[in-house]
Amino acid sequence: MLEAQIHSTNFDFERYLEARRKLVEDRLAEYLVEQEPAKLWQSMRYSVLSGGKRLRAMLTLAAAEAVSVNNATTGATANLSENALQIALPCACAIEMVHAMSLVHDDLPCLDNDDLRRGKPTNHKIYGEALALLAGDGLLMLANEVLIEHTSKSVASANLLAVALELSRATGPSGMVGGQVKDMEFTGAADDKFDIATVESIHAGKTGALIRFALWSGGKLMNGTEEQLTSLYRFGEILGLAFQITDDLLDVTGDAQTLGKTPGKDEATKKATWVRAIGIDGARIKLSEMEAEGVALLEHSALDNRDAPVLKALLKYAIHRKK
Ligand code: GRG
Repeated sequence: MLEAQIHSTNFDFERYLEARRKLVEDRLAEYLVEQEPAKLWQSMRYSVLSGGKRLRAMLTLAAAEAVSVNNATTGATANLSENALQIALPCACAIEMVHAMSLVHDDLPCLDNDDLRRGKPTNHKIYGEALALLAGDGLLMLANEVLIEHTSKSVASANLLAVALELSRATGPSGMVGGQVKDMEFTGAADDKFDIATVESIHAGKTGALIRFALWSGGKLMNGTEEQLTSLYRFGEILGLAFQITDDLLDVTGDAQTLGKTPGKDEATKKATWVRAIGIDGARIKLSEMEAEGVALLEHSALDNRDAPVLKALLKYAIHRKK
């Protein structure tokens, strides 16, 4: 039913988003069934099953489908898509777990000290700092467990190993953790103490690494060609950058009710952001350049799903979102 709709020419993106969110959330709930120690699992569930756009998971699923559909010589498209979804879903969920843990740790008093996330009190406000820290640690390792346990039968070992390696890289010192540390180094710096290259490098690690991985991993799990994987990686760089520019703009222009988190914090803490580096208008210009580059890449590399422009729609969603 859903597949038939995605593959029709009247592609309804809103319904697509809703259905994909449900798919991901149902599976996440299965991976996070409450068990002992109950408080730990409650704290982990609180932050993973608390809403969120599920953008990263959707990127993995869309990349897997695009590669599967484009590389098939025979087979009904809907069946190919369904198969790709089943193969990529554990990885998509693992990415959402890593993302959720990064939000839990980022909100802690020792980092951003935030009270509000996804429109609800932050994890440590409910469970206390010690449990929030451990829930983050638990989610990080559960992500790896889920990826390996639930993908090992459907994907060749070499591809799964490559995906597991890249997940560690995207999350660790050369990815998200490294970007976060650079972000801390420049927080509080005067405007003339950082430039666009600094901001790009912070965001490429802090936000970009997991988004790049989300796209690349979808292709790798479906045994994509080197050319497809390189294009997915580059598309991930563009989308990751565009996502963060939007985030910086929303921090200035958004409201707490819509955002579900506290706006104005970047300015208050003097973070190295796109808005501080090139101003609101400059950031908007840069954003439309990234959008054009992303669309051109998809069209040039014939990477999108040949039946529905899902990756293109997800890029636009990441850029034009209000939260
Ligand atoms: C210990 C592995 C490890 C990591 C911790 C704290 C930290 C290192 C990194 C911080 C990474 C971080 C929070 C980056 C910000 C990324 C960002 C803009 C998040 C918001 O993403 P959305 O808008 O959130 O997709 P939803 O709620 O929709 O899922």
